[in-house]
Amino acid sequence: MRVLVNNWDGGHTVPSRRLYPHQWSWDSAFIAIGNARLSPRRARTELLSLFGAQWHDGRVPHIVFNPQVPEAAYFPGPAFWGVRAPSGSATSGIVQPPVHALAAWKTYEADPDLGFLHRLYPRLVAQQEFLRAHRRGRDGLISIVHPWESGMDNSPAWDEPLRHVETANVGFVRKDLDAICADERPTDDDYERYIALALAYRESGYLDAGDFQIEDPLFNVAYAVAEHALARIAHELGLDPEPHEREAAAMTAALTHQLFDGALFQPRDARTGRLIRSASVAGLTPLLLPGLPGKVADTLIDTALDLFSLKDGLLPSYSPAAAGFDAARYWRGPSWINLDWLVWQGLKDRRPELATGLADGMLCAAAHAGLREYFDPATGRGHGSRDFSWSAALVLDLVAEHGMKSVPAAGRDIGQELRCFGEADHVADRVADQVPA
Ligand code: 2M8
Repeated sequence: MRVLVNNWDGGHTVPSRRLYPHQWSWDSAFIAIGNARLSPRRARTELLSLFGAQWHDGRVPHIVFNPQVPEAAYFPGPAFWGVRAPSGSATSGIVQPPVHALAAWKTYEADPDLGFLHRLYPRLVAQQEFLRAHRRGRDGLISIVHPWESGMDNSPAWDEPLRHVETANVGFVRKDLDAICADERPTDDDYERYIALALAYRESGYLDAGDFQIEDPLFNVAYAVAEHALARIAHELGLDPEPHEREAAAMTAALTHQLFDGALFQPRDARTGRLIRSASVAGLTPLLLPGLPGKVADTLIDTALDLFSLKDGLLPSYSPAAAGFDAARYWRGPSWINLDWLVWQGLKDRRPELATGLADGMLCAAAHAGLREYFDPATGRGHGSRDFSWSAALVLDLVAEHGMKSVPAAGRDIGQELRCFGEADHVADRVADQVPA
């Protein structure tokens, strides 16, 4: 609660005060899921402010820049992207996984407000239409055009496709290393490629996919989950949910036929048509799809137990058994609460006992290390920024649903704070009046 309150900027929540001082797209969705437990009004505002910067073509930019924050506070900032939304807000030109319809639905479930759904539904539909119109390939899968669009920016899965990206030779100064030590962040070499790809996309008017075109399981799962959520929203609004259900089913089939390698879902390089043999936790997220064939789901759970040590608590973002794993560096192995939360959602109905263990693992990590950006999957040690918003938000959601029984009495600061409201039947009952609307 403290983290969410301190990171609130009046209309949105920054992911982290120092490292990420603007509004990020998928962060806002996860933050809304937590705020729905605390202040549904803030959850609605968070999503509506993000979609306020939606472009005419339907894309929801991955960063909406806060004009009050100096250019030098984040790189690459508004001058680099050089583009504004119709609303006038400076934004980036790329997108992130479309987890927002799910967040909108969860916000509505916490506090049914039809007016909110009325406002957001057409915008959520336009977000999906952008992806269909501009990013969908022949086999029905959607491509991302930059590692930052995956949300899992530095995954070892992107090493191979990034090798073919020419570096930019433009001078730039990284800001992230002012806040976080270099061995927990991407290398300079990775950054050069990120910048080269972003510059090429900018030069095409944010239209032409360049040297990086990947059909990523997580992104496509998010798209299908969004269609399921849109079906529910449409139903509430008295509209026909059927087209959304059909679209979700088609995407589930496309994912299963094209990206499942018999053990895990893999990204595919859309330029070569080849699967990228890797071991990312993104490959477990199809567990979220209700239409996933039972045998495929069972195999994925076996893989989670085997390659990702699901029973040990936290899920790593990349399998420790695979080349490229690094327990402390950004998306190359540490556990991230948002990915673990997504897999937890996918396990709850299928294997409740495994879901419970995963929830315990997330809560214990937060209790011991604080609401860090990422965690060593074996030791639970915290890495990256502190007071990270989606860690706070999703822990709040977990506490509300799962309770606090697993958190050890001798936790550090966060354990103390959580225990203050651990006995509440429902977190929202205890906290609603502590936070100004
Ligand atoms: C990280 O990405 C940004 C670039 O978008 C960065 O490193 O500067 C990623 O973890 C991304 O998934 C996340 O949305 C963002 C803000 O938390 O930080």
